[in-house]
Amino acid sequence: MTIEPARLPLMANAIRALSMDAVEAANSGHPGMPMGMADVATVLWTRHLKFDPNAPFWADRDRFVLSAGHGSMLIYALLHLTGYERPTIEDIRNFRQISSPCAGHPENFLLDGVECTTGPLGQGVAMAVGMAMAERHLNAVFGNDLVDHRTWVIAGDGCLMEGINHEAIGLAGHLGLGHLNVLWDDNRITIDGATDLSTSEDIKARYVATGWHVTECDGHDFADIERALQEAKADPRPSLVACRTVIGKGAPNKQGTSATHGSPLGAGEVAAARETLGWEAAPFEIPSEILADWHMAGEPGRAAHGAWAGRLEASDHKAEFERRMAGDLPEGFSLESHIACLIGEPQKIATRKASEIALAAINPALPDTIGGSADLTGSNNTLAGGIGTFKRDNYAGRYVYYGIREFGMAAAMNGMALHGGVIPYGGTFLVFTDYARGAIRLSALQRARVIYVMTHDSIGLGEDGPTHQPIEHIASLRAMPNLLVMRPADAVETAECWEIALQQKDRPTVLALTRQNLPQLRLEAGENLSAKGGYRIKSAEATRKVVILATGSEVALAYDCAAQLEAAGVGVDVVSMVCSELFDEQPEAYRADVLPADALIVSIEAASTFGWQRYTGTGGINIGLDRFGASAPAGDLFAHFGFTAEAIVPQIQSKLNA
Ligand SMILES: Cc1ncc(C[n+]2csc(CCOP(=O)(O)OP(=O)(O)O)c2C)c(N)n1
Ligand SMILES: [Mg+2]
Repeated sequence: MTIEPARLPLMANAIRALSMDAVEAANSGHPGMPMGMADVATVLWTRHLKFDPNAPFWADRDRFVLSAGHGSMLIYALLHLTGYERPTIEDIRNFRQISSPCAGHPENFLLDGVECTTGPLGQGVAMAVGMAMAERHLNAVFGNDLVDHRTWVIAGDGCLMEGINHEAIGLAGHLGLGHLNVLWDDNRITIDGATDLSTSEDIKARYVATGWHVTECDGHDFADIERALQEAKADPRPSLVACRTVIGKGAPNKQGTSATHGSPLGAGEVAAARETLGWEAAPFEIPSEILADWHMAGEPGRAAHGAWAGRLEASDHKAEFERRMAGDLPEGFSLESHIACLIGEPQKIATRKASEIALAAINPALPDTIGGSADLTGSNNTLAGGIGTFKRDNYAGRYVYYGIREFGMAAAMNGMALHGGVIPYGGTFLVFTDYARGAIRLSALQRARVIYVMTHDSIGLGEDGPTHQPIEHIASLRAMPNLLVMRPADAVETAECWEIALQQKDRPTVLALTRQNLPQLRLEAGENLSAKGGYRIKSAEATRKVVILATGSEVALAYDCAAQLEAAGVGVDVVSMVCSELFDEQPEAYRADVLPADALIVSIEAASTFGWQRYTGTGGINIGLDRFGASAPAGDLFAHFGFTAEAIVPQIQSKLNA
């Protein structure tokens, strides 16, 4: 059973009809892109994409990324037409409504078959790079029998214009990711009008310059599209296919203009489009022969899936492969013995160094990790455990030299995490989370297990000065939903944080780590205390009047303050608030015990005080830095900005005496 080439235009028109009708019904959305790329998508999904609508999570499926996420109706139509369980036609009727998984932009957790959340332009392509990296790595580990698939992207002018595109394609070209194919909706239109309003770039030349194979096609000529996709698959380099298309193709009066980009066509134009396309079916009705053709599109994938399942069954790697794709840690995995070693031999080290020694324990025990850094390997201490370099002639390697591409790294890590089978971690300076922020947000939104190793976490980095000293970063990251922000105080907490981060199947973690050495405060073996998010690390000796909350490097300072106050007869608890998100998840009784109503609550963090008031109340004290830092040795900076017991204790005393 094969689909006759003559049927393809009718099948493409089904995408067009569903797209314009759904946008019309919602009275919002983007008909132009799905109508323009309907022909290309039809060739891709009927002749090339390897997928099984009955098994959306089949590990060896091709990954399809709609980077131009505003064209969401394209993927909703494709999933519906090819016979995925959802979206139903009812879901499509309810496009963009609260009850429907057909959200304005595709969201990976709303619909099986949506591999990643797209809409922030450019990130889809960059995530696809990560998916292609994960594919090549798992191929190297498990072999062609289990892992051999492609990553296909549909991207618009916007995706290629965004700065992240430069980072992403540079990485992909360098790594030689030949299983990555980007189909560019080359319609020369964006929201403001024609692309020549804003760009004169030779995009194809730029891709060629970064090591890509580039070809082009008439995006409305089925045979030419087929030829270009064949060419893309045959070439060993990543491919860009410039598909020359007409935005809104089929809407006779509006096609080719930005008017079709992001607004309903209007009843009159929809009627005219039906006429032009020869589409007689009522809204949301697909003629049964066309639906039958579409249902056939998944047949080759279903067969391939069956053959693959047989190979998996026969494979010695079955259990390990399934474990990894399920995202489970190996049976019994923990850092307990590593932590026991730390307790046995306390050391004064930077938490970035503590992270390195944690990684030296993790990486050999957990083959899932793929580490890396945006050109700060020696500073982020991210390379440990003899994991080898991931490169074009060694995809089995597990360490990625991302280059100075923070955003590209973060987006690639999202792609890897979403692909599955690997747990990505990557480093840069905490201050440069700003450069990666768009992707960190998508890690959180997409529920992706990505671990950000962010070192040089305060003025404690010293002489590099205010350009490199994070101030508002920790607070702003804490404001992001579904992201764990951890700032461990010593080597033991750092190991605990790593253990917790690895256990989070559904959320990313930022580890904020110091450049400077910190004393080890945790000297007794026991449970993972950091898992509570905040815990009493030192209890008051005299009657408790004060609770000091601190994080990271300031916990030791809180100890100093507590010692001076205790000497004056004031009892002080010190709480290490290593991860406020986890603390907030604790039962109320636990939180009330840690933050007693009858104590003066003081926060100390060498960063913006923003947010601490919700623990200290307005009657508490917030020690922090609500200004930019300065360039000097770390010790001088802490003294200069008042992070000393001498500066803090009198403030606490005068508050107690007030
Ligand atoms: C990072 C980002 N910036 C801006 C937008 C808003 N936006 C959505 S689509 C679009 C224009 C995209 O043009 P193109 O990719 O050519 O899409 P087409 O109009 O051809 O469908 C813009 C600016 C966005 N979604 N993401
Ligand atoms: Mg465009």
